[in-house]
Order: sequence, then structure tokens, then C-alpha cells
Amino acid sequence: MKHKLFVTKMCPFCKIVERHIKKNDLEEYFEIIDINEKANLDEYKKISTVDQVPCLVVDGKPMYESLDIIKWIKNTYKKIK
Ligand SMILES: N[C@@H](CCC(=O)N[C@@H](CS)C(=O)NCC(=O)O)C(=O)O
Repeated sequence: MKHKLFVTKMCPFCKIVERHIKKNDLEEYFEIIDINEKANLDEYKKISTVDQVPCLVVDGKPMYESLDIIKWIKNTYKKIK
């Protein structure tokens, strides 16, 4: 199952998380979703509790803060560098 990561193209904090995923070859575990597209924004609004990206969905709940998301990724996928 892929974890949804809601982002925008312009968000530098999103880029930090996306780079971390790519650098560690973890793309297969994440679905990067740009909320600038209307359908994605609607999906994001159903899940999000705060209007902020990056937003990772874990067990159906939103996780915010790029550093917390990276920490979660490191703890969850031990193989990473
Ligand atoms: N401390 C947060 C900052 C995230 C942040 O500021 N994201 C911006 C986009 S770059 C945002 O979503 N702002 C909400 C808004 O502008 O309404 C993090 O590290 O993730």
C-alpha cells in the first residue's frame, strides 16, 4: 500500500520530503499528490485538519511538518541511508 503525500509544486518543505524519498529509493511506497489539481484538493480537504503541506497520510490520519514526516519515514523504512 502506498502512503499518500499531499504537496504543491512550489512548496520548499514538500521538496525536502520528496528529495528524501527519492534519495532513499522509496518512491514505491509513496503516492505524491499535487493539491493544485482540483480532484486532489478535494481529496486532501477530506483528510486534512490543517491547511498545510506537506501532509502525509498515515493510517488515515494527516501528519504535518516536514521534519516529523522525514523522521517517520526513517523509522518506518530502516533500509534507508
Ligand atoms: N514547518 C512546516 C512548514 C510547512 C509550510 O509552511 N508549508 C506551506 C507551503 S510551503 C503551507 O502549506 N502553508 C499553508 C498556507 O499557506 O496556508 C514544515 O516544515 O512542513
